Amino acid sequence: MAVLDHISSQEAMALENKYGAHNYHPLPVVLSRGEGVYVWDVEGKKYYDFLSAYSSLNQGHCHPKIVNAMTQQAQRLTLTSRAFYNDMLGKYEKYATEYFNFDKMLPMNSGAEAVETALKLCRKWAYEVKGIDLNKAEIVVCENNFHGRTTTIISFSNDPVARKNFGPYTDGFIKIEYDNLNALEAVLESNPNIAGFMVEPIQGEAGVYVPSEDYLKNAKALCEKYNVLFIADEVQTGIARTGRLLACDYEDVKPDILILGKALSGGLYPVSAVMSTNAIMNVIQPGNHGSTFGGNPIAAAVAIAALEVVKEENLAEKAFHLGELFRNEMDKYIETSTIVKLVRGKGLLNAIVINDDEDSDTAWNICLALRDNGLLAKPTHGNIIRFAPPLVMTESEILDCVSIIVTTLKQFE
Ligand code: IF1
Repeated sequence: MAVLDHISSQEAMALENKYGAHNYHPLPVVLSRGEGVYVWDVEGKKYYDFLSAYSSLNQGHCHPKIVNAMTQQAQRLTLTSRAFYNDMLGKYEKYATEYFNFDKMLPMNSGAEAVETALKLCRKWAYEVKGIDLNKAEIVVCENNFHGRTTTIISFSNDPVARKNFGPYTDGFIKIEYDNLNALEAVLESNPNIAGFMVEPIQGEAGVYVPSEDYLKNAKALCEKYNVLFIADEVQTGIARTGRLLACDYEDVKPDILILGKALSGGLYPVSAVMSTNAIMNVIQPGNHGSTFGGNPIAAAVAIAALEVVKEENLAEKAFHLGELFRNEMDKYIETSTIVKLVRGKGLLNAIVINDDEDSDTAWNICLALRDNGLLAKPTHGNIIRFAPPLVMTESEILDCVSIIVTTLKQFE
């Protein structure tokens, strides 16, 4: 068999099982094509994509403008490393910093790399600007966070599956309850070595937990009061996903450090970024940090096109209105449902909670049935199913998806 020969779903899954690490438990469907809100499996069956690669495909699969930007650049210059300048990075940095209203950005590739970059930036600022004693900086994070999979990031995770047997763990992190301002104030007023507070504006992997109104605004105010950096991880909630360009925009909160990834590239290429002010970013000097592919010409071309699409197609407004429509329609069903307790979310980042215990396989079986009915989604923890379609969906497509979801859920009543 030549490596690019057509294979069946069964063959594809068998190959991954035999030759690939078993670090995921994918839904048994093998995709071979994507376009807009649709994907097709290798046998040609069509599905609505209701996961968007965990909110990476906000602009839809294979968006022609972004594909074109990528292919044009790929035929001109793909990678220089940062050992030399190139004609794309500065243009991208100007465009993106003005787009999000920051002074400077540090370009990276994966979301976890951007989170690590933000943590290093925050610590260096703490020692060189705030004046915290060397190696004493603490960064506050929230229980049930998800910020990536590096050994430092899982050091402050409380998900045993993500953390177990990966020690020794990195010090310098304090966990507090999410959406609890008293807990945040208590740790800030009692500890002079706090450098930063890193938070997801909505906790995605934890199950799409939307915090209380003004949580972010009040948390930012507390950070200002105690000279602590407010770090927003918008890798999943950013790029119009929640109905505003950034989830922080709902409360007019401007983070000291902003972390972006996923849909920053429209799902075509690993592109992430850390944005901040000159006063903070200028603690980074040559040799302090970097990455071979960080800010490469293809990433620059793709990210510019992906961000242009967000504006040209009004994706934040679309996500806002389609999200309201989705939750309103789901609520009509939930009123009489015997298995769904609630739907929650903002914009097109939503989840339903199944009234079954955490380790039941009901949510998994519902996702298998959704697949059979032409819609792809996946449970997060146990009994929660996340719904995050591309933001380019139309009203009629959303209503069609609600119909598929409700019809499927009724099979489990
Ligand atoms: C997996 C979900 C998980 C993220 C936030 C940083 C990162 C992520 C808020 C790291 C990544 C992905 C990773 C993927 C599944 C998915 C995910 F919440 F989006 F569903 F795991 F929690 N900050 N989230 O959500 O970005 O390094 O992956 O580019 O690891 O299973 P990355």
